[in-house]
Amino acid sequence: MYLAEKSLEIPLAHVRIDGVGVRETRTPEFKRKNPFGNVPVVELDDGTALAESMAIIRYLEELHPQPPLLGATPLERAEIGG
Ligand SMILES: N[C@@H](CCC(=O)N[C@@H](CS)C(=O)NCC(=O)O)C(=O)O
Repeated sequence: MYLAEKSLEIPLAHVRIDGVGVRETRTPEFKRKNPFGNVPVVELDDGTALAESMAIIRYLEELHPQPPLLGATPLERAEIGG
């Protein structure tokens, strides 16, 4: 939803989390990206893996500040929270 609101497009990879077959978030390979074993995870070109929705959103917001979705002023940011 955040990506759509910002009109950002990043390559997406589908990860099975339904427990049918291999639960991909629980594999050692996935846990090297996010030890908590859940999505979302954003992988940067240098291999850095970012987890936690709000951490990812704050990172993207700093790279793409317009339109501001986390508030443009201290008051707006406080009202929005997160
Ligand atoms: N605190 C995390 C929660 C992430 C989370 O709960 N992800 C769920 C999907 S919405 C998940 O990966 N579930 C699959 C699993 O736990 O294997 C965040 O905000 O990013």
